[in-house]
Amino acid sequence: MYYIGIDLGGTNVAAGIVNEKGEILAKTSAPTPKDGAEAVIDVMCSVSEKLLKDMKLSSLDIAGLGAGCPGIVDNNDGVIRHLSNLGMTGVNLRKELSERLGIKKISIENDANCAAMAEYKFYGNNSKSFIFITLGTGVGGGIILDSKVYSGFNGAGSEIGHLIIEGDGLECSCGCKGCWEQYASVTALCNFTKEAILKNPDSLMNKWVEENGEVNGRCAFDCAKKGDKAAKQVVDLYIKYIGVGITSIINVFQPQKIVIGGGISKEGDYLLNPLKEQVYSCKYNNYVEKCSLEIAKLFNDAGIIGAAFCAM
Ligand code: BMX
Ligand code: ZN
Repeated sequence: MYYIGIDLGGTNVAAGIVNEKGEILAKTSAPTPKDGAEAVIDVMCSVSEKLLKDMKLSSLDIAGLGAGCPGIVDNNDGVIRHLSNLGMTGVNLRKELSERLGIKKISIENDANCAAMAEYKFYGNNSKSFIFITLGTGVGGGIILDSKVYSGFNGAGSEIGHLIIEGDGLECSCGCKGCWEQYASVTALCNFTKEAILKNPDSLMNKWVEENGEVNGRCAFDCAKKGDKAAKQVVDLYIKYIGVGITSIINVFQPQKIVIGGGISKEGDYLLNPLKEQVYSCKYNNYVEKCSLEIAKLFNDAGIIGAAFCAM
């Protein structure tokens, strides 16, 4: 059986042909157009058609297609409820893709929910409660309870990036203030790094930017590892914010496993060890068996594989 998994990102549309074991048999990607829904759907169809051609398949060979999209999507009717930065709000993506590609079974899920599903199927050990967190441009998440993505009665649940951690904090793109995403995403880390660079002209981070072009999520981490004090302060604060959100999530769900993905997860133990120290120091964790905190393993392929799993 062949499935198509599409990971619609703000920068690229990545897609793959996936078998029922979750192995990617062919993969392709194309830049995400910024001029409205029609153009985005065109690209989603053209990457799918390219994969079919590369694999010498027709749409009749495809048992299902899954599309992972950022924003609020409702798999009940296949409609994107909110994805304004790509002009996709209100689009019935299931209907559009099904009509254009001739594939009947189409699943539309949130991008982070898809990645959560992939990590869960491969590394979740069938745990009854499993939470995936992606620290990327935004903070996304997927809550898996009894092997199913929990997305609320209306499809909008599991948006853990919008957990409010500061009552009157930084403004978020969702319209609220103080959302976790504004403190724990790579975008937030870059903002903290830029502020620290301005305040600390002697910091190694300035040299790092001269050598590497522009601030990204690695700047503060790289310089902190070399002993730079200002960079270490940025990293410590950033990890503290990640820990605040994770501690709250644990206190609410007490999931068996939390897996951290997204660009920053590549920092591995340098991120994980201080996080564990902070999270496990919360008193509630002293009385019960501890939730296991881990780094994700599938990285960039999780979106494609998980989207395909959602269509199975
Ligand atoms: C935002 C939100 C989530 C998404 C998350 C991670 C939008 C457009 N996106 O919180 O739905 O899962 O970002 O997205 O509302 P990424 O772009 O960082 O992968
Ligand atoms: Zn928000």
